[in-house]
Amino acid sequence: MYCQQCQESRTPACTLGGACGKKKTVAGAQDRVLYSLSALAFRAKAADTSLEPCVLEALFATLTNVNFDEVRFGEYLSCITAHYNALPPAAGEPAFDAPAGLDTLSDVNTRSLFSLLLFGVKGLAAYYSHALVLGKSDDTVLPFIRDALASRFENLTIDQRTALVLDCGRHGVTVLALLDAANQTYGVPEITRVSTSTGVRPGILVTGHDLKDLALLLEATKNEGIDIYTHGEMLPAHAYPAFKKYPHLRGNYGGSWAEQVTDFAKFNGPVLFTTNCLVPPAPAYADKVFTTGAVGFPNCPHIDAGPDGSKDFSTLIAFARTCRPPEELGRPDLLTGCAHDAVLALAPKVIDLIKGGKIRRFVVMAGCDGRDKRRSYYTEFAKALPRDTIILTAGCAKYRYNALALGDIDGIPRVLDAGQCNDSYSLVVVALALADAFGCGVNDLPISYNIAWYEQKAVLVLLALLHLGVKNIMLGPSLPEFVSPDVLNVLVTTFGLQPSSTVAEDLVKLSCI
Ligand code: FSO
Ligand code: SF4
Repeated sequence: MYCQQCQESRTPACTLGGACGKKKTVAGAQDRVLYSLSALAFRAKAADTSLEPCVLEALFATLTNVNFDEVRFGEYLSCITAHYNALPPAAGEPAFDAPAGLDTLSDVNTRSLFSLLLFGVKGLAAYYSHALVLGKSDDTVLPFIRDALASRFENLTIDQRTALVLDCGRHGVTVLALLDAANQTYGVPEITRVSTSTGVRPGILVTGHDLKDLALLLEATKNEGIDIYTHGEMLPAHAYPAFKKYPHLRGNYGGSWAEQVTDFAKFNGPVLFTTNCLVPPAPAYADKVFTTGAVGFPNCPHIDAGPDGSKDFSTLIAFARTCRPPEELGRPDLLTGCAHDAVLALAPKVIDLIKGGKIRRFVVMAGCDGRDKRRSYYTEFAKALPRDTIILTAGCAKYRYNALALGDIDGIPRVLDAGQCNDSYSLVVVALALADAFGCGVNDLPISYNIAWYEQKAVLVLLALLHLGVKNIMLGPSLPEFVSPDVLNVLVTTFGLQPSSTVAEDLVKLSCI
């Protein structure tokens, strides 16, 4: 085992089991799947044929906190092997059953650049999967994923590998835009105040990022005498008009994924995981965790999609009916839905406030939350920001400050939550529109970037931001273990990437005070 893909990686890697709870055997099964996917991609590239969309789920399942079920990785491997065997051998291809860990890439910069590419591709596969289930596709994505995976076995220069990484950012922008459009299946998000109080009926808690799963569950539960609550990254669903039509979509329960162990114990009802981040369930609620899509955990019931995409939630619903209602957590209501359309509708007012000096700076604090104690930095940073600054956020990072009473500037809330981590794209749309309005470049705007990362979707979002030309991004709470000193040097000199340090220092570095 040699895993360093997330922010919780040990130094230099998790080798005896993951801080995330991933066992060595599961890590081995994931490595085998990833290696075999690259071998398949190498053959497919030589045969000038495409990869099947089913590879997306296999990639998605290897993201941090998605799937801990070795059996499922065995199934993915069988499928990949069948596709591999159906293709003619390629000249110079690797052995299919060679050691599979990324530590077999002995050159440190090759390993670092391939890791950066692979992790970006995992994020790409995850977001593209969401777009596909909502009927949006793009012909360039699977060919890029094929070539990126095949590059593991190609004799490329450092410059060629760097170019592939940057190209991943370009495809990231394509897929984020695609998903943005796909999510509008449920209407255009509206700025929405979300209740966090609980009702007297039993509930089902839905977490993860898959809006279609939520849509299917809302429809299946509309006359069942139970309420649906969102958790973590599902909070922004409340902003979509199509979901507002369901009165039993009661509110949001709890905080980010990192708080699930305490939140779920008090929820009393079952929890449906549609994507990451799944923490190995604690005994207090282990019998209440259901998974779907790419998510899996041994002994937790898994709800598969039928051939037409439908899902049978009857077991989950029947179980929910036997549960007590959720305990009240006593948290303030939350604001979400500040995506590009809603914010751009406010643009004339925002522009006036900027010109009048009432809004001095925006700080993009998008990204992930996590269990690292250093993440209290983001709460302190938000509190320390002067009152003439506005936080633009997306992703679960927001739970570090979205319940603070940070107020507003002439009616514009000081925390504008665009939605899920993929909605970071929305923040760029807003930034580009502001740049247009002021006739300047995106880096000339009064916007700073203080991004929190955790897993591989954040890697993809970061590569997408770099592709869009955003410079001087600050990254924390620690830099990735998989970035070698030479690769870091390229990111620093070319893009001005900088690590976060202390609140006091970073407020100055990011021109916030
Ligand atoms: Fe968070 Fe987890 Fe959305 Fe990630 S729930 S950490 S970047 O999976 O995807 O923001
Ligand atoms: Fe370690 Fe993160 Fe890999 Fe889990 S996903 S094994 S915590 S690096």
